[in-house]
Amino acid sequence: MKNLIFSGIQPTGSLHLGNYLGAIKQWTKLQHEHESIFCIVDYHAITVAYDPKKLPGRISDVALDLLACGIDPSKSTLFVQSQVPEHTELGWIFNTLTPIAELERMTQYKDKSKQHKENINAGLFTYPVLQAADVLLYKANLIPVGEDQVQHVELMRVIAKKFNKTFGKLFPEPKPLLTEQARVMSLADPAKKMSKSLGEKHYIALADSDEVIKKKVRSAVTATSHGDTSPGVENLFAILEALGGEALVKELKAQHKKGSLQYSELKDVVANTIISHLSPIRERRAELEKERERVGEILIEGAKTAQKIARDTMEEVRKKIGVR
Ligand code: AQP
Repeated sequence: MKNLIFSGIQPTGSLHLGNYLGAIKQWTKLQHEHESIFCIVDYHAITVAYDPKKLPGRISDVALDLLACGIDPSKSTLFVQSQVPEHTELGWIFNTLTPIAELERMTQYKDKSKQHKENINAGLFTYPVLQAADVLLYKANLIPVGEDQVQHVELMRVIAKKFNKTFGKLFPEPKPLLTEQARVMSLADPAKKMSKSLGEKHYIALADSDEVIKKKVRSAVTATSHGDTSPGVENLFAILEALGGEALVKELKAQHKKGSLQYSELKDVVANTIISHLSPIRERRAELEKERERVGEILIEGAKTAQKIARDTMEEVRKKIGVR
């Protein structure tokens, strides 16, 4: 079977090292190996409070970030979810196939409804149903995501199976594709995943300056209460390894074992490695920023390509479910 890659990202603010190491870095590689579709999922982003005036800017910011990271529109399709309305149409149909009990188990829903107590809306609850539609609309079978999204990909399989069983085979059962660093932890609270909603000191944004990166890494939590390697130190080693510093990690871990490693030394190495990876991305972004209009054109082109596939799938879906 030919592989088709699909993955999405929300335009909810600055992209961070967790997004990069858990997802985007492998997207840039996969696009050269398989047919790939990447989507800026704005209809997912509106499930939490947001400013409608800022959303268009955030969408083009994420597009700029992705292009700066190396997403190549001549190799893959990059588009905005709301420009292909078939996503929400299929999402509605999938709502009718998804057991509520499955949605109630979703960790992201539980976390987000604690985080946004004032706005626990139905969209937040059915978020993974729309996500299943995003993927299955293109009959994608490989989904490169961070570990936090694995549960949602499993639900996609449940929905695909149920559709196929009820109406006849149409969809593949997609599988998650994880990187080695599929769960980057927060710098300030390494028990939690790195995430922008935790606040500035918890994440390294792709756009952070060298000075800010140094400051954030220097303040990363490394303390441990029982003399073992702390989760914070493990996280720094893991970040270093994911950024290609395997040899350094080996050497520093050996020093750590002997008790001769200063955490300040580890932090300097980690900060410098992050800087050497992110500064070329920042530079490319500054160049791309000069032609923001071109970014809009890329997204429109991407939506046209995506919609061709989406329309065909929806024709099949409508026939199968009996509305045509
Ligand atoms: N900490 C992480 N480690 C590894 N991968 C991660 N991803 C997100 N955080 C980490 C992966 O990034 C992709 C895009 O995810 P998203 O658009 O859903 O971003 P997010 O999870 O909403 O990002 P935040 O920062 O966690 O947002 P808030 O704080 O608003 O909830 C996905 O593949 C995801 O797995």
